[in-house]
Amino acid sequence: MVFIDKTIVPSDITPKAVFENRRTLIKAAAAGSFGAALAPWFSREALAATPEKLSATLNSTYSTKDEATPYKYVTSYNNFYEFGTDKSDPAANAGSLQTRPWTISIEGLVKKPVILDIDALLKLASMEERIYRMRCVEGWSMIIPWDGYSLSKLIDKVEPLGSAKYVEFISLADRKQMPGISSNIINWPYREGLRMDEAMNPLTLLTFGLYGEVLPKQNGAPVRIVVPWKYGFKSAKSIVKIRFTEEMPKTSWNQFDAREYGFYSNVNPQVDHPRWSQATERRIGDPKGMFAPKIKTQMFNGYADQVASMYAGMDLKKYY
Ligand SMILES: Nc1nc2c(c(=O)[nH]1)N[C@H]1C(S)=C(S)[C@@H](COP(=O)(O)O)O[C@H]1N2
Ligand SMILES: [Mo]
Repeated sequence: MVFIDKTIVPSDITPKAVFENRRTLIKAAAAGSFGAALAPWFSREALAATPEKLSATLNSTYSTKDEATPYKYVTSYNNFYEFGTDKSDPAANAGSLQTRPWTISIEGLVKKPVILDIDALLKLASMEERIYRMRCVEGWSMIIPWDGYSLSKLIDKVEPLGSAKYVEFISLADRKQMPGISSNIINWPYREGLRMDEAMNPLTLLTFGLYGEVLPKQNGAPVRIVVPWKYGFKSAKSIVKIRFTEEMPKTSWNQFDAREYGFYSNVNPQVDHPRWSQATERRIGDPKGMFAPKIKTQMFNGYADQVASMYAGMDLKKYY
């Protein structure tokens, strides 16, 4: 990932306000309570364009108290190379992604392989909201309220065989819907993977929404993985396949450059990327923009209590 970050990110609205505002608006719209007072701009068309609401219960145990990054940054500053390599490309280009019909194939070393329709997958377990710290390998971070359920709930249903040691996630790669596929930056389809215990960790979220609404296309609709203690690229978007394997899966970024992008890619301020330090990060949407004080990156992105035991005895400089 060769990144030149030219963005200065101002903030003119507090995250909480956006959060509350959207919720109230959507609730009111759903209940039809605008009545005669419905503003002229809030037409039927505008209502139709309102993203579909997801009802999710906040899981406070797994949620950070840090203030959430405003919705507009979460949905306009993205990495989704299938739609281009600039941060603004996914929001501009992902409109062509068709999220229905959508199926996801669960295959490989499981007793019950299955092809699931996205709407069945959505209902498989109860939806939770988890406000997670997200850290990109490029040095920026966001706080995102994701909606989904633990991937372990799905894994339990398909009953992995004893020989299954890893889980591979494969994203959609359709040249017709994804303009970025025609440039060979990485080996398509985008592929990522986790060790079985990582995939089963309750923090690993099978994600369908953010801010209480279905995922915007640029954020990986209709379903993606979110692994908050690892660099952002481990969290594969718009997935169509989950495969259980005995061998460590080959991942797209590791194949691109194994020296720069390891399989584990746990957030670790002590292990520098070959071309830059990982000790600090810049919070997207900070009102001070470029002048915001750098935040110290935490071991495992602050999730050490929940995940460090999985790596006990491992040399994390070697297994980066
Ligand atoms: N399929 C796919 N998944 C992907 C990527 C991608 O390019 N393609 N980029 C990754 C990277 S580098 C990051 S930082 C996160 C960004 O997720 P967000 O845009 O929802 O914040 O998605 C990850 N998942
Ligand atoms: Mo990233």
